[in-house]
Amino acid sequence: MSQSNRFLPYTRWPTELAESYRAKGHWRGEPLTAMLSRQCDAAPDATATAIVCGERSLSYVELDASSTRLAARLARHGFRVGDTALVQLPNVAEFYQVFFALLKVGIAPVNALFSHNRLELASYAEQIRPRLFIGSLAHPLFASGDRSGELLQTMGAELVLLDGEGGALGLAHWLGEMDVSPTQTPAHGPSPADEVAFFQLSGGSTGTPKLIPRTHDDYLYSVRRSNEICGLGPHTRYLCALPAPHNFPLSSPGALGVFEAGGTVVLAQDPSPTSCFPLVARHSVNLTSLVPPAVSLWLQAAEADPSVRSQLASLTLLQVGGAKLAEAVARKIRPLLGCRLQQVFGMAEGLVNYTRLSDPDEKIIHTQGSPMSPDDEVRILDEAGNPVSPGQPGALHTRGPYTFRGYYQSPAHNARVFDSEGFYCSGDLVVQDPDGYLTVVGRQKDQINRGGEKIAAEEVENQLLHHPAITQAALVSMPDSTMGEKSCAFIVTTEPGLKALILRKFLRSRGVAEFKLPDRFEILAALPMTAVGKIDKKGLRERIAHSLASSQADSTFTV
Ligand code: AMP
Ligand code: DBH
Repeated sequence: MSQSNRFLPYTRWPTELAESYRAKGHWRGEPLTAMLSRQCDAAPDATATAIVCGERSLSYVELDASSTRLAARLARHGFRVGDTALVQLPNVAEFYQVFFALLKVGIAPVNALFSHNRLELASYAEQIRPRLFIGSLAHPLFASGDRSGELLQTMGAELVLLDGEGGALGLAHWLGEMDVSPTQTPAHGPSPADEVAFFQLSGGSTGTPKLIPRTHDDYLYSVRRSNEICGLGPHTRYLCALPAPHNFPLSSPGALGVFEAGGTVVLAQDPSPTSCFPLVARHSVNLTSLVPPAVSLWLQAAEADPSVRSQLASLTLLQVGGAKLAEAVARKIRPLLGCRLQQVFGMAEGLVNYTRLSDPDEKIIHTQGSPMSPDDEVRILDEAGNPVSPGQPGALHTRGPYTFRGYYQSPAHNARVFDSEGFYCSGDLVVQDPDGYLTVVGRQKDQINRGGEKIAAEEVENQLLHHPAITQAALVSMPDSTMGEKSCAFIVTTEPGLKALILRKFLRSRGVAEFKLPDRFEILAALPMTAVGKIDKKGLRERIAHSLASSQADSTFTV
């Protein structure tokens, strides 16, 4: 097989645009791993701490060397450019060691979230057919270390490495010291910079979670540009409290931004004040990123105990994104937490908007920022596909130097979400102000944004329909004061006594992730239909919002 045949297929940018991105210096033909070599070459800073994980800390040299050892072992095992891996790790240093190791070999990973369950993992595996699976004993699915279970069998990976396990198939061994120099079995990657480096996850709106191919060129550009806007440098001490693989804490500017800048990433297990405040104080954290529900928890903690302010004294900038931040919450950040706010409206598919550090407070509080690149192209269109009048809401369409051109192996879906000029329709309804700043005002896509965690309605509906007593199902969002939105499943059933508890148990047994389980169930005799015969989700959303507002909801089947 020729070398070029080994590269993973993906939808490329048209040559002319690609050339212009190169000519402008956005795409530099550099792999993502270059950020490590740069730090290691920049002696004496190479001994600077790259990662703090619990009581462990890793210097840049150690991060680079350990990922090279894993890469060398994988290469010796026959792994090479164009292979794929499925990885599921919590917020631990190994996540980054593995990420860089795989890039060094040219293995493109899908980094599943730790909250993902059997269904997501099986679906990702089916799409990429991984040769390698790296998981953790800390996850209930793999806690036993047993490799003969159905999930791992159907995944079909040749090699399964588990973090937390001792012995030859434990991840620690593969990252550990070697008898011979790793350079004796060099990995032949990374893949060329304009090929797929890894797959990012889409929040999705369809039955199957979609994968987003990201190249070294486009992702590294998004990280570098984010660093410029957010002012990262060797002084940056970033708390990674959101799930490490998520696009926000990975690249906006996230951990990769920190590595590119030579700063330090401090890992938190979760974004709760109890986990985070002591870490901020102990490690002099000056930057972090949160989703809105976590911000509310931080504010509550600070309100309840003003001494908390001193724990957060080093924090200068709090980035908030993933879901809409309520204005009232935004206003409290500076007085209660003592740091500046930056709103971030991004997507794993590409486009990221930031409010700028120099923006006036009103802009920072009212908008979700403006596109980070001068070469981001944004169009806001009405239902007929025409540009809206200035200041009017419309559907966000975008293309640019780091916005993908197609989901992996999904031609039918791509035909729906890309227009003929390659603009991606994100499904968000936005308003643009005269300065180009966007405010998110709604959503077209059939998705629930549960405090930044995205739930594709169709995926959960399909699972509900597997229940023998459910004949129809529709999942919609309902307003929630902390999460912004929660999910409500309207069902039609042949078994009137069906309990929410049983249904959740059923969904869990089918491998549905915990955050996707409906927060509430409502039984109806029939689902309302629109004039064209579709389920009237707008009507259902209004119905649940109304009954919540008038507190009549208790009279129906709810939990
Ligand atoms: P994902 O597809 O999981 O990467 O999620 C991206 C989506 O999250 C966007 O298309 C928006 O719907 C939503 N989102 C991200 N950041 C914000 C924000 N700051 N405000 C409102 N919605 C957001
Ligand atoms: O929600 C997101 O996907 C998101 C939010 C902020 C994102 O991908 C990003 C920044 O890069």
